[in-house]
Amino acid sequence: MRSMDASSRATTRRTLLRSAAVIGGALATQALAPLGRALAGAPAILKPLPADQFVDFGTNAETRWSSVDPRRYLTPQSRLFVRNHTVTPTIDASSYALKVYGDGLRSPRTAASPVSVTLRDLKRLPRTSLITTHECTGNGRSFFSSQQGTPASGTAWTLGAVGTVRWEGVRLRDLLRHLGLDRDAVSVQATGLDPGYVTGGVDYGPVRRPFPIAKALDDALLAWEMNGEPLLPDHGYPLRLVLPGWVGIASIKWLGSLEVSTTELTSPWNTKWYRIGDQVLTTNPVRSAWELPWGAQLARGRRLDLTGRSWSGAAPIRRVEVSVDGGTTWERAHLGRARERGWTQWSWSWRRPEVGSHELLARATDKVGRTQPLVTPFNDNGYFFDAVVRHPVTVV
Ligand SMILES: Nc1nc2c(c(=O)[nH]1)N[C@H]1C(S)=C(S)[C@@H](COP(=O)(O)O)O[C@H]1N2
Ligand SMILES: [Mo]
Repeated sequence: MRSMDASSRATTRRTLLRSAAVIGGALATQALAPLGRALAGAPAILKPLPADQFVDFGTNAETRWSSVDPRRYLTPQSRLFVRNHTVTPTIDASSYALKVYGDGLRSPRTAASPVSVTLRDLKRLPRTSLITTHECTGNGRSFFSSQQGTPASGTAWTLGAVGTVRWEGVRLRDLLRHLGLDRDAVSVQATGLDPGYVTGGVDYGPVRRPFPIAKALDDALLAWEMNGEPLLPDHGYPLRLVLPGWVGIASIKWLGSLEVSTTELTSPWNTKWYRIGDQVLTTNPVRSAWELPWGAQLARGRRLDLTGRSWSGAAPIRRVEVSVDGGTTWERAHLGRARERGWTQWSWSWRRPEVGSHELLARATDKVGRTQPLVTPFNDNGYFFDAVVRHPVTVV
């Protein structure tokens, strides 16, 4: 667990950063709410966010790809991005219990008289551990603006709202079978214990999202550990849901309740947000990133060895290609070990790079045949930017 010291240092630092941003006039509209909270003294994110490792957006923070260690497959919990609709709540694990209710249970329960499942109850079920690539729906959003000239609303992530971690917990299907499931159950709604989400003067209530019973009975996990450590408060302590391969919003943190229903459930997080037109967003697209600073200065040589990672919510990565001529010609990158649900590390040797500015392009294809396009069709909320990112570098 973190110390009080680190917490107050982090708060002071972020408060200062935000004040500096106001003075500099560089504050985007979406940063105003976190600014207010920071000045009121309650940071939205509790873990330290060193400036060389994170871009701090207030309630959200992304990992800098330049700080990713190419020798490490998993993202350390301390370095994983954070996406909060409001603020990280502090939850007492000793009095915590997950509430399960709904007419989809074999013995139906109402929200007022749910089954209470403690962490000890959960830990009596068979445990499982699973590596997944965990990613926000809006990862890459800023490239709608910087690369395609069509700004989208929401946090201006570059490519750092992603990480790959090992979760430990129990399968949701084991809990549901243990409690007894009605054969007509179709939908499960997960609700967080964080404060209600207020935007544009409307209180939408606690963050929650429904998902089909098929996903619940397939690979959904109730997790209390990440990479062998208890979840940090920012990542859902003491218990979160994990829906492997799906958009980050599906993995509800600080899981307060699960409603199991024989009718389709809805929430603003699948009717209003996290959809494109008629499509409710579920499986993450294919994306790639270079483990380099934006605008990196690279020392010229006969050969430059570069690294990066690619990932897909649907399947492992089959192929990664690199272009340094704007996409006219492509060369294969060398792929590291393929993992079922995690990202793939790759390396590529740039032979005799010319001095001057260049754009590095990496394009991945997954094992179900999805390839990154050169342009992603625009959508207002800037979801699913999966186009090949043009990463500027200078060879000096
Ligand atoms: N209760 C709750 N769960 C939540 C959120 C939230 O704000 N509240 N944010 C969601 C979103 S949009 C994402 S991308 C992931 C981020 O998980 P992380 O902060 O652990 O990286 O959590 C999801 N689960
Ligand atoms: Mo997200």
